[in-house]
Amino acid sequence: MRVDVLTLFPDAFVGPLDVSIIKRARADGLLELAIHDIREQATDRHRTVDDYPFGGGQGMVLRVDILDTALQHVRGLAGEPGLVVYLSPQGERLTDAIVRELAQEERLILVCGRYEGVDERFVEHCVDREISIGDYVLTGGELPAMVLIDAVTRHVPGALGDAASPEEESFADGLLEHPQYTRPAEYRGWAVPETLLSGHHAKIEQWKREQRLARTRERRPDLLPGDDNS
Ligand code: 9WO
Repeated sequence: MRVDVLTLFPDAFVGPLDVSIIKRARADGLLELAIHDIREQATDRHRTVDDYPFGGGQGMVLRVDILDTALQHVRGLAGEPGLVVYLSPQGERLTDAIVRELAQEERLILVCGRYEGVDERFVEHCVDREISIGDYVLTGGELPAMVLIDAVTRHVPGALGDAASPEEESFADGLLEHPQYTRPAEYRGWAVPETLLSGHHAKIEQWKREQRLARTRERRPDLLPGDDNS
């Protein structure tokens, strides 16, 4: 998969995507990531990318002409047109299902806003999907873009290696994970649940299932079938 990012802060993407699974996916050619500075498309002496909002109001808005030019430039760098995603609190909430959908794409183009937002004409005419990672406002779309890249990359075939499969993890069947334990079996009197040490495979599987159901019922009843609060 190829991911292009349009941002005013390309430096923000240097650390977080250079470790662990994402680093390996990039090294193995499973993820091709290209970060682009929107400001490169500015034409004036001061390299302006924003302007005051029509109708008044706080702050500045990213210009539609600058964003459209930046998008066309980036589009031209590869054959696939790519699905254009704008990260904003006004978008549809990111879910495991959406992550899996996006992972099917050959190419994603992620647009990160700053200031008080982007000109709505860009969203209307150039963006395929507006996505939110949660109900809070940040200083820009860069961290949400990195969250999206991280979540999607795990679903690119081969990215997790041979051992792990995203099909078997939590959310694949809509339940939370069961609790996990490792050695030592007892620490400061804190014991690991006895069933897990029993060696009784069927009982262990039943215990895990019960734990997942109980946790989901307690913590996230909205995930259970029959809850219409979706
Ligand atoms: C800033 C602001 C300041 C004063 C009055 C109103 C204001 N609105 C905003 C604002 O929404 N800024 C956004 C910052 C513009 C788009 C990029 N930014 C952003 C993206 N913040 N939070 C996100 C985001 C994206 C995806 N999921 C969660 C949050």
